[in-house]
Amino acid sequence: MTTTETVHPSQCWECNTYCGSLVTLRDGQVTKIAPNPDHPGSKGGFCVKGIRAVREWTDNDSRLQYPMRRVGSRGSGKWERISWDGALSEMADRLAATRATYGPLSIAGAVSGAAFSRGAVMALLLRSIGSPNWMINQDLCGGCQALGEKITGTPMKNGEDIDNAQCAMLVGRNPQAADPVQWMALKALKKRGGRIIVIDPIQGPASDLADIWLRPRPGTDAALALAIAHVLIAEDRYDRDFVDKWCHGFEQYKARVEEYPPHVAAELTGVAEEDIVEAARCYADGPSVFVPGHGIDAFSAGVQTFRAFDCLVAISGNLDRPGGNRLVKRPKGFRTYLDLLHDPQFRLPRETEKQTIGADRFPLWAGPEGWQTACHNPSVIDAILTDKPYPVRALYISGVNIVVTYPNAARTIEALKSLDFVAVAAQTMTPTAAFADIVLPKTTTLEEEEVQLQGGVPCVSYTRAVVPPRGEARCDLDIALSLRDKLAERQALTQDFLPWKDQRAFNEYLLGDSGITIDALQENGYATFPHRQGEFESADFGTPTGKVELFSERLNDLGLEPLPDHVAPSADQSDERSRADYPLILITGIREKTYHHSRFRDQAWARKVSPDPLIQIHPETAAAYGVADAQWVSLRTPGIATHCRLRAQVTERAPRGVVATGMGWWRPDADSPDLGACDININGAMSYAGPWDPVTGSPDSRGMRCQLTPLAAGA
Ligand SMILES: Nc1nc2c(c(=O)[nH]1)N[C@H]1C(S)=C(S)[C@@H](COP(=O)(O)OP(=O)(O)OC[C@H]3O[C@@H](n4cnc5c(=O)[nH]c(N)nc54)[C@H](O)[C@@H]3O)O[C@H]1N2
Ligand SMILES: Nc1nc2c(c(=O)[nH]1)N[C@H]1C(S)=C(S)[C@@H](COP(=O)(O)OP(=O)(O)OC[C@H]3O[C@@H](n4cnc5c(=O)[nH]c(N)nc54)[C@H](O)[C@@H]3O)O[C@H]1N2
Ligand code: SF4
Ligand SMILES: [Mo]
Repeated sequence: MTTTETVHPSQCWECNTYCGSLVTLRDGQVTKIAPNPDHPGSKGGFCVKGIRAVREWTDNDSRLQYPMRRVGSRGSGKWERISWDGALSEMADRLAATRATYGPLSIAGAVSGAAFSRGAVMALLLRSIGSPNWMINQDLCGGCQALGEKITGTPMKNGEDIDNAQCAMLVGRNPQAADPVQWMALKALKKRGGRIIVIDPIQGPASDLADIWLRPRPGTDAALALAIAHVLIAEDRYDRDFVDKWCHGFEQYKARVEEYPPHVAAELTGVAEEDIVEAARCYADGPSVFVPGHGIDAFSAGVQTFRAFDCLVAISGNLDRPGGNRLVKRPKGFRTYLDLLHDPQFRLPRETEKQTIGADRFPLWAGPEGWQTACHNPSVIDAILTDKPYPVRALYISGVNIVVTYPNAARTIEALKSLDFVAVAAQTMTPTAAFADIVLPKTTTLEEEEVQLQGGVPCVSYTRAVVPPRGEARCDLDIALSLRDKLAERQALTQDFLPWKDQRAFNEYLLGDSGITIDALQENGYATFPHRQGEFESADFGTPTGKVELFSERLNDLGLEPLPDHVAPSADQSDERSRADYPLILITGIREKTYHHSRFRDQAWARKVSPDPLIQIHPETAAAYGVADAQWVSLRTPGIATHCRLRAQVTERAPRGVVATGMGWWRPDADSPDLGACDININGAMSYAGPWDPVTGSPDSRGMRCQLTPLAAGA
């Protein structure tokens, strides 16, 4: 028997590192996934999830392979197999009925932030039905960075030029687990004599590598950024030329920065004054790259915090300069998912979009002027449960595990249970799919084709569908197109906003007139395109003044704070009683190499490496609350009745009084209807009810108060 072996350049998009990969196929089976050393973004970087987890995720016994309909009550775990035609017909019947009774706005959709083009597909499906209500979990991920940068005029996400930097300043970033490519680049920088500043309350691999480690109280980073700017301006070490030509509002900004001399920031953050000055001088000796992470995103002062750092990058002259932070680039004629969302030909009437849930309160995020156009997610959960501002009665969820990854798991489940109809597309039976009426089997990233702009590298990358979908799995676009047809038959469409015949046509539409073809992408797995750095004459800062806005006109128009500022974290805003009841400060979301959020929880190797959800606690704090190493504890936060269980890891790497945990925990083999999502998941103990960032509507994922109670063995 002859065997044929072929190697295909592709791209892993299991996380937003988006590494170039080489996939080996033997007789149609994936036998190996390895890094592609030629990829201009990842340069040979890769991780165990790309090598191993994706294959297992595709081939696992627990993979959903055909559509299913619930036969017991919602969440009872009883299902029957149905055909695609049966599933889509039933879904269309139910959505058409909801639309007829309550109107199109009563139907909502939800997607993951992990796959942006999928977000556009969901949004355009909903818009076709006549509803502007779709949810993307960017309020919990990256939204504060992206919108802060957009408002400031510094769109530089993922454009960190560590390779050419002399100094890297990591703020709330844990690249050793979250981004192996960054981690490689940082180690190389260190090796060639560059310096690393790490700003992080928790000791970790990055702070172990650092020359200067600042350890602020969680949620106080903006004060550090302002104090560093203070030193740069006071010592005349900022880029006057860039400021004069390209920055708007320097005088007001300077006045704000004068309110934050290092000793004031020291008071607010708990970092020693001389360490702040040393970090500022190190950052001033550029070129310096700002490397931000989730540790300063997704919290109620996220946009202000990012703006404080964005302004620092700008005034220090590190914007779009080698060794600094690149402005994101794109090939002319290429369309991103945001272009699709904002293209007038794909929009509902303005009056309809103004009714997007959350658009009244967060207009820069949701609705007709919104950056995402998507809903404010916690307000959708509220609408489901209260009918305010109007009823939301049906939900189609694809590729997002909202029961696990949205705060307040019990309330999310209550909302799902109260709906008239829920459909979930997923690859495995997640705690979210468990509460659906209809479950649709979804393709994995080995089975679907994706075209992805990596504007920070910059390049366009290509993910090849290397194997056919397993069982009857389908990709999001195919599901949306079939559903659209069924809805059209039932006169339940407002307009057809899905003009593509299949995923290939959709991807070709994204490539547009860029001159990059699918053929070229298949050849290498990526395509580079001409671009220039530092040409600000032709740069589009995208702000009302056309400059980098240290003083934001957009925020000012909305009556929001136009200058970057320190906002006291939630923990400091609570009253004395709450301080007594909830004496500790909580950090959530620290990544682990094994898992991607809630994914891969059914993989034996990963569970062996990381069997339980851990919470780091300082030995003195542990002793004060009677907590022993490896003991299970109950964690509570204010404003929510439910708790979660975690396993104590007593370590000096956590500061006194601060406890830190991960996210995404559930157990596929748990025998409760929620599969452990209300038990070992940090979001079982967190409220989604605010405080919210005034721009993005993000809730606090850190910096709030909590209490820990040791549990007896077996509890
Ligand atoms: N293996 C793996 N990789 C992933 C993911 C995954 O789930 N698994 N997820 C991907 C996604 S979507 C994301 S968003 C990224 C997230 O990855 P990162 O951006 O690296 O974020 P985290 O791992 O949450 O932790 C960041 C660091 O912030 C610190 N931190 C917490 N609070 C504060 C604070 O108030 N101030 C400061 N200065 N620091 C703070 C924490 O101690 C931690 O060291 O990872 C991506 N990569
Ligand atoms: N308390 C707390 N909550 C958090 C966080 C935190 O730090 N603390 N972090 C937040 C962050 S940064 C994020 S990104 C979210 C993650 O939240 P989610 O997006 O919900 O997390 P995942 O587990 O990655 O994805 C859920 C499901 O979507 C499907 N899926 C996800 N990505 C893809 C994809 O690319 N293709 C396909 N076909 N299917 C996909 C899979 O079926 C998977 O089971 O959680 C957020 N929630
Ligand atoms: S870091 Fe790992 S999971 Fe993320 S894209 Fe690269 S190989 Fe895939
Ligand atoms: Mo994220």
